Amino acid sequence: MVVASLEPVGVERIRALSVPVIDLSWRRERASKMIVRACEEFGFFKVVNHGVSEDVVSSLEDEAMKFFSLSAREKQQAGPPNPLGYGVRGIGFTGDIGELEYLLLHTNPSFISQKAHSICKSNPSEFCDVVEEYVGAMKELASEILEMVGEGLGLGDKQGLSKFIRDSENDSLLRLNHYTAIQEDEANASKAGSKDSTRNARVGFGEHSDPQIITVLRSNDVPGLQILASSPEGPVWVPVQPDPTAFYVLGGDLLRALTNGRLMSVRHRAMANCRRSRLSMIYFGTPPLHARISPFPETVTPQAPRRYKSFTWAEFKKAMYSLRLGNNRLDLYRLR
Ligand code: GA4
Repeated sequence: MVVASLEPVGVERIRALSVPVIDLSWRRERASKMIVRACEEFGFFKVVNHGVSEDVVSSLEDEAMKFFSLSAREKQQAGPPNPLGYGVRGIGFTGDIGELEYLLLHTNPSFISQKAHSICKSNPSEFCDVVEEYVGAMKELASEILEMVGEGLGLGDKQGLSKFIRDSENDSLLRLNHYTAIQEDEANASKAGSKDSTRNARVGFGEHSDPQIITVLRSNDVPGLQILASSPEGPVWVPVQPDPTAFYVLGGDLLRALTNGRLMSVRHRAMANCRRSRLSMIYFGTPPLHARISPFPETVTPQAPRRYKSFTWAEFKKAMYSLRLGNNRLDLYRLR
């Protein structure tokens, strides 16, 4: 469902819908249970005490900012996005537009080293090292979380989910999104144009769910991310407070299909209305192209009959690139 015209929610409602926080230093059983609960209710949670070193994060942030500060001509040499590479405003192949520029990279080291020459001419090998370290940390964190999901769901094969993204042929991606600051005149025009500031809101990346299994997002301290949550009055946009020391985890469409619809793929968007620029660094944990996506048998019961046909990630990926960003791709595979 696309509910693009919804207003962001008021303070009262945000308090009621506060984002679940998972502390990875909790007893494992407790953390696993809370992760599953957060994935069932929202498909979204914040992770603290994650053990990822600050240096790994700040080194990638520095490399990203170095790249985005280059001239447009220099940046274009890492593009156009096909879909990987450097892109400005255009998202995907079916006409979606957002107020951002980005680097979309495969996490495969050979892809990174090939691309590094156009991204960081001054020191491509340094760029490769920094990306590899960050991706390694994200893969570890995402795998750990998926193992906890497996435990929390009581799967016979606790590594059933994490195996997909640990596979050496995984199709995982890293996305660096740069939302430029809103200019003084734009801010004033938007204020003068309407009392309703949301009508003139700049959408950085429009409403969608992530297609993969799991997304791990980190941003600088500039707000913008919003998640769509259900409330008794219907769906509402909940702004997520930025926290550069934490990671935000989003369930993807494949997680939903693998758990027979029990875990959510959260719909979210990024607004770009700030006077400071926002940088987000996003890891998408993805299975190999040939991986078959069928629900874990434990998630199919007489009370919860099977909801989706089986498909491979390659088939799903092809379908998703033929659709618009906001479409519900899983509908193509729905059984009931
Ligand atoms: C959304 C999540 C990731 O950013 C992404 C996006 C991808 C792209 O930018 O190339 C897609 C989008 C995302 C889903 C639908 C298709 C594909 C743009 C688009 C319109 C990298 C991904 O895997 O799917």
